[in-house]
Amino acid sequence: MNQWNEKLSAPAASLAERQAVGRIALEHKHTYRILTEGGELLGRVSGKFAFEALATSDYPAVGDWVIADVLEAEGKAVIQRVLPRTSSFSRKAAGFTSDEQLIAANADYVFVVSSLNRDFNVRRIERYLVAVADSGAEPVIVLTKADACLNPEHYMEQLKSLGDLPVFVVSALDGTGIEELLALLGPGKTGVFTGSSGVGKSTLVNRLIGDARMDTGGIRESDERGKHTTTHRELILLPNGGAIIDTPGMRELQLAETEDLDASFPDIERLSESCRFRDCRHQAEAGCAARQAVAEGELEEGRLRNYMKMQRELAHVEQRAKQQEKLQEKRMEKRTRKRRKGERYD
Ligand SMILES: Nc1nc2c(ncn2[C@@H]2O[C@H](COP(=O)(O)OP(=O)(O)O)[C@@H](O)[C@H]2O)c(=O)[nH]1
Ligand SMILES: [Mg+2]
Ligand SMILES: [Zn+2]
Repeated sequence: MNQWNEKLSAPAASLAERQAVGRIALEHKHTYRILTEGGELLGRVSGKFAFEALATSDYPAVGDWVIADVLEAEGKAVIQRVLPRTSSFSRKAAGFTSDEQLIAANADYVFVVSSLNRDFNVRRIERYLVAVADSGAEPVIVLTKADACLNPEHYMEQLKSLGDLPVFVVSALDGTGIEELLALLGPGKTGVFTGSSGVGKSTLVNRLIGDARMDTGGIRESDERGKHTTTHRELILLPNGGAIIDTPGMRELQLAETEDLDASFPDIERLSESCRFRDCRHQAEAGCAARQAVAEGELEEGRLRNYMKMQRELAHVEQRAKQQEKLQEKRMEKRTRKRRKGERYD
């Protein structure tokens, strides 16, 4: 497997007999498809692993490198260990929780994918960038369906407020920008596609590998919502030695507790320092430097609004995390009390 690199020779050298280093390509109900130099294996985590895992993020995720015991005859593996991650791209898990869900591990680039049409929304891209900021991976913007767009500049223009970011304009249909994308994903490099459903992520993966591997909106039969769905995340090896992780679209990317807005909004953070009030919320306060910048056309109002919206969301997620922590503490106390009682009266 040409994803192999120096980073892995150390753990590989210390492997016991019948052990292998492999990379998680797919997860399905706690079963993992693992790519190894010797081929593909189906794996589960060992009992000890499950016992010691404290959070969902301790479990293997797509893109993770793992050490597993190999049961060769059965093509199966038992995962013993997840190797330290160089990056983890995650989001808040769905529902009433503050848990994080790991979308992809060890990605070098997170491609924020948007199509060059009416679905394009710079504020949505901005939100994705916040999620990428604390991942350890580099953000790259990919604008798709260039073949069907007469004025890509109109969209490129809107990206300016996001700061200096690499932007790729591509078409899976006529091949625009494909070589350039492939060049980024050279040997040992991994990218992950993220973005709304329907923007062309899976079609792009197929184009990159030159094969109809991923289900796409055009080919797959409609589901009950009348839309196609990529239902799982999957890591796919590219012919030139890189790897790409395709992800299903999500209606809205939810921010996780660990997200830090400062990294994505240095302009607004800087302005805040000049606001008259230290705790300025940039709403109707007197002497607000951010509002003034908007009035003077130096800061987009939409960007400021998006920032404030995400700030409220993060405050909410944080509060929820604290509530969960308290609940957990109470539960533990109760358990300890019960145990003590038991000791006395047993
Ligand atoms: N014109 C055009 N259509 C595309 C392109 N890439 C994808 N599509 C279409 O966009 C729809 C959604 O594509 P899909 O890859 O399933 O999107 P995903 O949900 O992001 O994976 C399908 O009907 C594709 O045929 C492209 O480069 N040009
Ligand atoms: Mg898809
Ligand atoms: Zn202010």
